[in-house]
Amino acid sequence: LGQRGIVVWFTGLSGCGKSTIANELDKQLHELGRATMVLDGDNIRHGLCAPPERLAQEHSREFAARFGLGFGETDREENIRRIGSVAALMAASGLITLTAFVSPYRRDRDRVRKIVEAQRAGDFVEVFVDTPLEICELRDPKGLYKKARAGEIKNFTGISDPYEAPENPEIHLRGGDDRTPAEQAAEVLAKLGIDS
Ligand code: GGZ
Repeated sequence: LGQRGIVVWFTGLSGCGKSTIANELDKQLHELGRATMVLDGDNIRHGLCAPPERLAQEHSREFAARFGLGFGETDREENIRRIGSVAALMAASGLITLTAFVSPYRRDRDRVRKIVEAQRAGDFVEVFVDTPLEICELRDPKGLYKKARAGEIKNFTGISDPYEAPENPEIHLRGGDDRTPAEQAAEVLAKLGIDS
């Protein structure tokens, strides 16, 4: 009872491992009996932040163009704003909220931090999953880097769009070494200072 929520904000390139580590951390927190929620592109970009094409199936073209989100700078800004607001609400209800979005712009991430802190929703913990681009590109789990190199995807982070690395993240995970996602998640868990 009375446990404080936390927003654990993973940021990093596509394929850096942030979703995998967030889901591992989610499991470890469950084992400690903590209530959690994972937000990532796989749930959010199908609903709350769906692209225009998807919205056009249920709404007018005008509506879809106005509220659907892609990967341009302003669309990413709105994506992160919506996710940040939801994460702050979840944390305020005591959930440990784990978010895994590229969130390439420092200003957007800092705004979320301010919202979470201003609402006294809980702590905001930024986790930089710092996996070198070459490794993300080698992994290329969805074949997106290949498409981006071929010019089939525009504004692809790391290839044709910027990634602004955090300057002072609470946690800096160097990805691409031989640690498993479970070990990386355990490092985050230890730093959250959660008593079991
Ligand atoms: C970056 C893209 C792009 C572009 C599609 N740039 O590896 P993934 O597939 O699952 O993670 C990426 C995800 C990025 O969505 P986010 O909501 O995290 O982005 S942001 O925080 O910047 O708003 C990738 C896929 O969607 N994807 N196009 N152009 N990643």
